[in-house]
Formats: sequence, C-alpha cells, structure tokens
Amino acid sequence: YWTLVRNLHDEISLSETVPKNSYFPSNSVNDINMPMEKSFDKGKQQYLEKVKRYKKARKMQKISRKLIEELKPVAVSSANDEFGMVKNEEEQFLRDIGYKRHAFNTLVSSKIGLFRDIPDTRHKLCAQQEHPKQLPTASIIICFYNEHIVTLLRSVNTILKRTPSNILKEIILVDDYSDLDDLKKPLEKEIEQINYNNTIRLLRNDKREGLIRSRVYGARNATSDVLIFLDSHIEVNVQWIEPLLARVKESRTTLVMPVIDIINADTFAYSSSPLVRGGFNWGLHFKWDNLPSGTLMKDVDFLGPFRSPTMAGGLFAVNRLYFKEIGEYDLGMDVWGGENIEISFRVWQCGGSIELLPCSRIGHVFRKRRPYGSLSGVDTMIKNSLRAAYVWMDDYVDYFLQNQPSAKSVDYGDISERLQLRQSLQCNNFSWYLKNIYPEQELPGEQKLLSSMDQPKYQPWHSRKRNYINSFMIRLTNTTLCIAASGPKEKGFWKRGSSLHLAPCLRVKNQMWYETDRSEFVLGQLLCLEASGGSSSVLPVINKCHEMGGDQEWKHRKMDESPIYNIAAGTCLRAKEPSKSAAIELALCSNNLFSTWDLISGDI
Ligand code: LR7
Ligand code: MN
Repeated sequence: YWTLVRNLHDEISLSETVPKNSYFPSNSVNDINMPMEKSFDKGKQQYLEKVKRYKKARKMQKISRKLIEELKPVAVSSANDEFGMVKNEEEQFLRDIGYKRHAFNTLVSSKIGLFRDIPDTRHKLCAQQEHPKQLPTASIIICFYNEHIVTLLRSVNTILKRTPSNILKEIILVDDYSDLDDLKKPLEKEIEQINYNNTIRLLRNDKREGLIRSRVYGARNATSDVLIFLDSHIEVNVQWIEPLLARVKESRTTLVMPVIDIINADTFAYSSSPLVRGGFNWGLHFKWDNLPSGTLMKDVDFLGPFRSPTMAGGLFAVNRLYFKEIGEYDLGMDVWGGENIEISFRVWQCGGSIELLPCSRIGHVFRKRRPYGSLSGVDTMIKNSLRAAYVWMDDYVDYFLQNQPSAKSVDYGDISERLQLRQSLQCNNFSWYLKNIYPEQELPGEQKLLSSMDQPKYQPWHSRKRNYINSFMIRLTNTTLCIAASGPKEKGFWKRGSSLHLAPCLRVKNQMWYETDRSEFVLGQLLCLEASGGSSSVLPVINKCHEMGGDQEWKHRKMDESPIYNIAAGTCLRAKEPSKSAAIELALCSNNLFSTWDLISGDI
C-alpha cells in the first residue's frame, strides 16, 4: 500500500508539472490557488483546464494522505476472486497508472504483497525425488528496468523463502538505470527489511544498458558455483532450485531451465504450463514446440530432463565458469531480444546442451505488451538477431533475411570478436545444429511429414472444448430490458469489438448468453463478453474467445439482483440509464440502481 501511495504521489508530480517558462507561473501542485486574473486571454482556456487538473490532483493528494493514515498492510496469502475488485475511485486511479507503466495489474499485485501460497504444479513424482545432499551454491541474478516495486520485492522475497539458505549465496539485483522514484531510496529501504542474512546485493548501472549487458554485469559480480538468471516479475515454486543445481552439478556444460508457469497479468492467478521445449522460426523468434511424440509414456517420464533446441531466455541456471568460457552474452546486443536464440545456438554448436527440468517450476508474469522501449526508440530485436545470425548461422542467414527483409538495411555493428570466439571454441556449423539438435525444423518451403504431426501449435494456456454450464438473458433488475449486441454484422453475426446496449428482452440470438465453466459469457455461443483495453476507458464488448480468463472472466453472486463483475477490470457491468438503447459500461461495483442484473434462464 505504501507503494501505491508513493506511485500516486509521483504520478501527480509527473503529469501535473508545468514547464517553468509557461504562462502559468507555477510548477507545483501546491500553487493551485493562482488567481485567474494572471492568465492571458490566449491561454485562458488552457489555463482553466490546468486549474481543473490541478484541483483534481490536489484532491488525489488529499485522498492519498488519507490512504496513508488509514491503510494497514493486508495479510492475504493468495489472489482470490475479490482481489481485483476496485473498491473506489482512488483504487481505480492506481490501477490505471499501473497498467500504463507496467502493463499488468499492479493493484492486485500490491494487494498480494511480498509472499503468497501458490499451487504446486509439478507432477506428483517430483515431490518424492531425492536430491544430492551436497549441492553447489547459487548466485541469482535479476536485472530490472522500471519494474513495479512490490512485484520485484515479491520475486526476491519468494526466492528467500523457498530456497535453502545454505545453497543461496546471493541474490544480485541489477538496476538497469530505472527512472521510477520508487526504485531509488524506497527500494533500498524495503530491501533492508527483508535482507536478514545480507543475501541481497543491489547493483546499479550508471546508464541504460539493456538486459543483456546488465546480466553480464551481474554475472561478473557473482561469486558462487552456479548462476541462475531470473526475470524481475516471477514467483519461484516449491523446491524449484534443487533439480536445477543437481543437474548442473552432474553436467557442467548443460544450461538448465525450469518450466515457466503462467502468472496472469490481469488477475495474478498462478497456473501450470504444459511440458514443451524451445524452438525458433526463421524470423528468429522463439517458439514453443511439443516434446517429440513418445517422450511421455509412463509416469517417470514426466521427471525429465528433456533436451531443448533453444530456450525462452529469461530463466535458467548455468555453471558460472562455463558461462564465462562459452562467451557470456554478446555485449554488442542492446536492450531486449535475440540473446536467447544466440546463446542457444552457441551452446549447442560449441559442445554444450540445453535441458528442461520439469520438476523445477517458476511462475512468470506474461504481459500483453512490453511497457518500455529502447533509448533510441528503435526495436533492438532485429539488430540483435542479425548479430546472432551472422555469427552462428552460416549461409542459413539468408532464410532470416528473406523472412525479415527490412533487416537487410540494419547496421548490426562489429561482430569480429564473436566470430573469433566461435573460432577459438571450434564450434560446429549451423547445418550440424539443424541436423542433430533440431531435425524437426523445416526449411522455408519444405514440409517434413513427421514433424508436422509431431508439432501441433502450442498454446501456453491449455486449450480444450468449451463447457457450457448455463444459458440466460441478462435483464436489468426491475425492468424489461436486456443486454444485447448492436452495430454492424460480419458473416451473419455481430462484429468482433461490437459494444452492447439495452433492448427489450427477447429470446433472440443477440441476447442469449452462454456461461462456461471458466466464467466466460459467450454470446450466441460465438463471441465472448470482454472488458476491452487496460485503462479507465474500458468498455464491455464482444470479442473472439481467447481462453485466458482475465478480461473475459465474469463473476456473479446469484441468478437475480446480482452485480456482474469482471476479474481483470475489477469493475462491474452497469447500464448508463434504464432505458432502451442505453449503453452498457463498466463502473465501480455496487448494488446501485443500474448495476444489478437478473439472469433469466434459457435452455442450454
Ligand atoms: O532494458 C531493459 N533492461 C532490463 O533490465 C529491459 C529489460 N530489463 C529486464 C526486465 O526488467 C526483466 O526483468 O530484463 C528482464 C526481461 O525483460 P522482459 O520481462 O521485458 O522480457 P520478456 O519476459 O518479455 O521476454 C523474454 O525474452 C527476452 C528476450 O530478450 C528475455 O530473454 C527475457 O528474459 C525473456 N523472458 C522469459 O524467458 C520468461 C518467459 C517468457 C516466455 C516465453
Ligand atoms: Mn519477463
């Protein structure tokens, strides 16, 4: 909560600061009582708008002071359905700032706090597995750029709590020159609170380096046997570290990865990921592939390890000295992207290997967009991929260029050092890698009969048949008006993205909703009710069902006179007014006049 409040403060100062030379001679929220006479005609309108904004800011500041006084830390162990509920305007404000900055629901994350229980998602045999008594020590390296403070602290604190202290030598946090105030002094203070054994070390870059150079900086400062790289928005699961360390101890040249479980960015619900391994496409994007068929036949097969042609990038363990020998990362790569494919090619081609260990589980927050850019504004992925391609792919680089024609004109800098590395490590060529490590990979235009059967498209969220548990019209309580789709049609049904309004209740296709066992409301068994967008202007629309919950997850308490609550938005369905054609919106949940609904059962 303190963080929420701090966020609130600096959001006010960010958006409400007026440049010094403006006609408005003030740059502080406290000066909002400027007499009107001082404005010039030309700027009057703007002036009035600013005064309005300042008043709002002042109000928010007062509220935030109240929050500071009233709020006590809440002890909650896991995200339940009510967690995303936005209680008042202040919370809505905080939630919106969070989405803007971090692209996930920081309100929910902050309410969860520094630790929670999460489901043990491993196969049942994992718990019975014995690990060597003597495991190597680990240095955990987490670099971050403008991470949400509570989410970052929970990542760290969860590691402290779920890792045996004799193995955990240090957690090295590398701040990649973040500019959020929270991550300056306040972060240091918070770390002091949890840093009992002085396990946490905080390093700061003096300029933005990107995650690749930041990780190397962290690694060079590490002192234990094994390095474990993690993202800054994760929660490690029970016994996550033992399988990784045991395998690296056994095999010095193997990079090992956990299964990356899913933390929903809207709700922070933690769910299991299936067992899949890493591949890539010719655009050099990482992708998930199914394990070769026949891999999982008996229970013990679920213990792995599984060899993987590539890795996702963010979460893995490696022998510290081996990481150095094999060439760390390419320091010529900027900000984000490409380094995961590069290290995958390099490790395999130069005699090492990559494996997935299914008994190690770490949840990662999967966001819908990346909330930051690079300094120059250009996407760094293409440049980084070019460097990887020209060093490791030999003639196969042409496939990449065909796939990404715009890359042809991109300057990828000097790669002579990396070519030298390849030379001195005497690495195999790319065709060896394709033949031996990734035989399933198809060349453009080629179709491998077997592999297309072996590799159905993977979706991290388990896709299965929709189960309808209910069907109904949604009637505004005490009226004869129901929620209906409106607007233009497409292929005989209302378009994706269509908004909703009230219409006289009729048992017709555009008023009949089917509720699924995943709390989706599917109109006419075709399109899902969705709280679209992540900001304050969220509207209920109908859209393609994505099966990821969150903005398509709706809860109601009972069948009549119930609010209908959206998990991601944290708000409830409301009619703008109780009349025909009135728009349906989302608003703070209450039992108000226009926000309670009767679900009038239909046949299923
Ligand atoms: O300039 C930056 N400086 C940083 O320190 C940009 C980012 N970072 C930090 C950031 O705060 C985070 O902790 O670097 C870490 C990774 O950045 P994300 O979380 O924005 O990346 P991602 O999860 O979207 O992307 C995946 O691919 C990246 C390619 O460069 C990295 O390898 C990420 O580690 C990787 N994440 C995972 O593999 C987690 C599982 C996702 C999947 C699949
Ligand atoms: Mn990430």
